[in-house]
Amino acid sequence: LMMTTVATLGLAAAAQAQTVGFSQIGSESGWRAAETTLTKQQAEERGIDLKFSDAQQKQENQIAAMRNFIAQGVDAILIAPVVATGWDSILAEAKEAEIPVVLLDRKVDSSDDMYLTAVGSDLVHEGEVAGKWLVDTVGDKDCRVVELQGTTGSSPAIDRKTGFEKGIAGHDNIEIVRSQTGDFTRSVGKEVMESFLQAENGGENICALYAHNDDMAVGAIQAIKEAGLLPGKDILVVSIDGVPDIFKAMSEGEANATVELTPNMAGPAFDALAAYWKDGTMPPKFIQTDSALYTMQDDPAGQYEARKDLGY
Ligand code: GZL
Repeated sequence: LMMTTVATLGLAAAAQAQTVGFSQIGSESGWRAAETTLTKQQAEERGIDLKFSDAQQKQENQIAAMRNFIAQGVDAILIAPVVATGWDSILAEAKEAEIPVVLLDRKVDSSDDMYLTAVGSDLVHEGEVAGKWLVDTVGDKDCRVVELQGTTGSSPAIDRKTGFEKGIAGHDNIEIVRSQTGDFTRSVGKEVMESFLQAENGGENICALYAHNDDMAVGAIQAIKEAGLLPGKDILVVSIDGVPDIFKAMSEGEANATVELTPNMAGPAFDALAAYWKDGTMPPKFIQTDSALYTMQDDPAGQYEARKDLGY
């Protein structure tokens, strides 16, 4: 009887050893690196065999990786889609192969019956929180804002712009005077901020920077300092992600506010897949993660310590 029981358990465990293909965008930001770290950790803890692919921020590489996962016959595919359009055919191929697809941290414009579920934050709400923070901070003072957008065509770049504009709506003293993509990276964020500063009288005319992620803000802070201005004072800095280095900047008075985005998208994704694999349970089409505002007054040094070892 003992042998039979052990064999049965073994089979059950083996049946649970699922293979999952993960098409990750790249490592463009600290937040992205943390998401990758946590996804690999979660797969390990759950006994999932994770096949990882880094697309270097190119959609064609993501599509090729997904086609490869389908050919391998994986049990599920995770994808953080770099842009929102152009996924219909590859999602149809996965559906045809009866492989469930879970979207992480970005949305696609394909119909939601083409994927099992999407795990992520309310990207519009994040932008609105940032806009409302600026309204509360500047009151009725005139404030010329420059904006560093995320990757062109990505759902966070589209939605965070929409949300910020909602947040400042009705406050005509606050105006976005320049807006350009910094592609979610520190280096491009810095370069574009340099051009904003030059175009705006050396930065004298800029009251605030809104960056769609902290990494672009960190790059821009460097440019503001090199222009001889004080980030966090001469130019207010508000961004999104809640990576350790933005809290470090806040503790040094060089950034003012961030809207936190959890890098743990894989936890809810793997939970939904476990239920689906077990008995076909269908999750909701959107599993929303929290968005909390942190400012210079919220113990940034402590927040830095709490996050610095999480794989960013
Ligand atoms: C947002 C996510 C964004 C992060 C950036 O959900 O897709 O991508 O805010 C990352 O840091 O590049």
